[in-house]
Amino acid sequence: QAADADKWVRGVCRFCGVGCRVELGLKNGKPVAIRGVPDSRTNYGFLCMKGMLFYQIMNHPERLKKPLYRASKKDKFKEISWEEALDIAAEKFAQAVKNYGPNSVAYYGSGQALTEETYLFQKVMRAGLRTNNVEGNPRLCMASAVGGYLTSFGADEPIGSYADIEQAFCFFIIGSNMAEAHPVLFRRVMRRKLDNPKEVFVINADPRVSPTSRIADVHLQFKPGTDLALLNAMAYVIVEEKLYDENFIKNYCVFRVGKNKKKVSFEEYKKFLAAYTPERAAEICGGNITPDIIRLVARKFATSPATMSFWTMGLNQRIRGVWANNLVHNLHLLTGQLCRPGADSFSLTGQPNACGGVREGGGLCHILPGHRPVKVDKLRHQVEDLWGVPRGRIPAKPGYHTIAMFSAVNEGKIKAIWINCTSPAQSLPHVDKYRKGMAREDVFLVVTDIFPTKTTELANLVLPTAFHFEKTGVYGCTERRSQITVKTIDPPGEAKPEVWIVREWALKLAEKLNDPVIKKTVEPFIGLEEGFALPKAIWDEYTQKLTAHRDNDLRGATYEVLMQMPDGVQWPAPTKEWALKGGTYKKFVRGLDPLADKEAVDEKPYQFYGPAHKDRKLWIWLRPYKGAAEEPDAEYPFYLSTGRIIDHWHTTSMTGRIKELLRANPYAYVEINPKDAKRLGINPGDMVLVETRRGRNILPAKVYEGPMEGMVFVYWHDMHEERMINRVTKDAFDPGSKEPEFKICACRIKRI
Ligand code: MGD
Ligand code: SF4
Repeated sequence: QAADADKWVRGVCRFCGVGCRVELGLKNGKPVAIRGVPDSRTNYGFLCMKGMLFYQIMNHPERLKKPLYRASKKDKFKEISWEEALDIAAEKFAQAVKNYGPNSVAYYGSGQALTEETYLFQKVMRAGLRTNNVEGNPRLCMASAVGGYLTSFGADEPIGSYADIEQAFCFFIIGSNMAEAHPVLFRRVMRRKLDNPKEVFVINADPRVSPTSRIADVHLQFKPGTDLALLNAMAYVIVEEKLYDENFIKNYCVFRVGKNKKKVSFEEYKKFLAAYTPERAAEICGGNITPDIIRLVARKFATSPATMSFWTMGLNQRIRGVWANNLVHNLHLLTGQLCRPGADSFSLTGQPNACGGVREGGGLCHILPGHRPVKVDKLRHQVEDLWGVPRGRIPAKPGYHTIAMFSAVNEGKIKAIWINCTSPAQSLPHVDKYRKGMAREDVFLVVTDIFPTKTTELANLVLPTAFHFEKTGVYGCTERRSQITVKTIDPPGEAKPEVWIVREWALKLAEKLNDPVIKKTVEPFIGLEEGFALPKAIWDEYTQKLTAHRDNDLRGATYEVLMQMPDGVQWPAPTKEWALKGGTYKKFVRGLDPLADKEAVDEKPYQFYGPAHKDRKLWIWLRPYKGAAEEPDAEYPFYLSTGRIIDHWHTTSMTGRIKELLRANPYAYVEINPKDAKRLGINPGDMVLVETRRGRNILPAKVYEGPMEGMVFVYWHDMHEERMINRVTKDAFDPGSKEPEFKICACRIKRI
């Protein structure tokens, strides 16, 4: 098919946070293939199967093509016009605001929406409808990483870049199956290891042996949730054996503890670590963890010429996700494994635009665009001024975080909710509990999607949207890199780009609520053509006004520049000249980061100007070990963990419709350790009942040494009601980041 293409158009992959550069192949104007581009800096031409096949979504016969409406959730949907659809959506939201106040409406978005989309939705919600009930699925994914970066470094998002991989000598991969979840990036790590088998050391820390473990020199296997003890014990060894970097600590770090962030001395930190001797940690961790192996990995981490850590949901989706992030950062701060080439503490992002759109664009209830916390008056007023709306228009209080938002839906406190580019009726933990709220007759549910999903099944109004390459916009991937994809083909039927939908909806809202400020939120965009001019104007407003003088300054990354730069631009990129050089490879380093030079307060080579730390220091946190919200017991003796596999994407609304990917993994199974299987008389392929306090699944058994003894693993992509693992997961969440603990709950299993 690729050979058939008569034209190739550049863009970025639609799926994961790696952000591979792709080219869409067209034949007679129709999408026929996707290929990688060898000179690309992110992926060197490599793509995984998902990335190569998503062109099939564009002409898929099941695409939503017309607005669908039903007054009652018991009725069948009927097709209506856009005019009617937007009128109904505006009427319902306006009624809710009039009758129940601004907090009775909400927006729930996605790390897969374009930045322009998230930005416009949140602007209309906050400044137009006066609510901070703006959330998104990155809460389920990245919130703990955000909390970790802000509390440890004072600034969100990684300091370094993928380019550090080729300069690193030790990789510490913890709580991440990057071989499947970030496959093309993992290829770079693997290449580095295979090219330098003796010089490069790979540590993989995970309760489950995964394809990522294949390249590891050491695989640390521990009971789920005990890694906080492991990380503190590594710090213990580093301190005990004086493997720390005294100058780095003296110049750049402080030690802090507790809710009030009390400053403590190195001596007090040492006393705190005394509880985490390798011997004690080995007892807590179980698995294959021994005092000697802890000592070995701590030494490798500290003494390698450059150490790079990677982690993702294994640390983030935890009730102590922020603390787990802090403890990885601690290791880098103690040893000075930061800011140098190849040395970085690098959180991997799950989704293609969780960083760019949601973390930077203001897509969570507590942050405004440009990394501005809602509750800081000065910053909130800055945003109001930049938008030209009266001060006080954006409420000072953050809105509902995800679990609180869907709990408020359950309680009938939210009367109208708009769900965009995500399917919470499948992806929330303990999902049956929250489906009840979405199904309530008195909750008006609007869903914008490209396909029918289990969430559209609960909706009143389903609006068909344009897909990737059918609209223009920017994705910002894991390494602070913004890349543009320009509209190349028309969406099917009457599907429309979200930016058009929001603008038209806001204009109707303004009329119905008789509120000129709502109109003002979209005024600069009225009349602009939706394929390019409209998203460009939104991007211009966001970058030129909202990111100016912020740490994610993107003023140089205009559409014109992004279209010239095949690999996009890494922020900070305050000027066009800097953006045309590709932007900033490493933050905080003088000479490499223009803001580090501009914000310098002394002669030191590193300048930590992150907005959250006024003292301009990096914080080493005293964070104790704490286990999971639900530990196994006599009744539910197994740990249940969930995660991704390479061929599917999340709820499979997309990859489940691509025949090659569906064929590769048509259904989920429960992975059971052979020792447990033998004990319970379970053979490969047997049907197994997986039961938790919240419900039951029936899944075929896969018996192999992946999960450790006492643990089972299920990939969460299967949406068959009997195998949908989120019907049994737990909705406990981190008190800081509010990210749910998808990675751990207790279950029992039985052959049936
Ligand atoms: P997706 O399948 O990515 O899952 O969960 P979801 O966001 O619910 O949903 C994206 C939706 O967007 C699809 O329905 C797709 O059809 C639609 N779509 C595609 N393109 C467009 C577009 O251009 N516009 C619009 N409007 N829609 C579009 C993800 C969530 O799940 C996340 S981020 C994480 S990290 C969690 N991970 C996780 C886990 O590890 N374990 C378990 N058990 N559950 C999990 N749930 C969480
Ligand atoms: Fe797309 Fe991620 Fe695969 Fe790259 S690794 S092709 S970004 S899904």
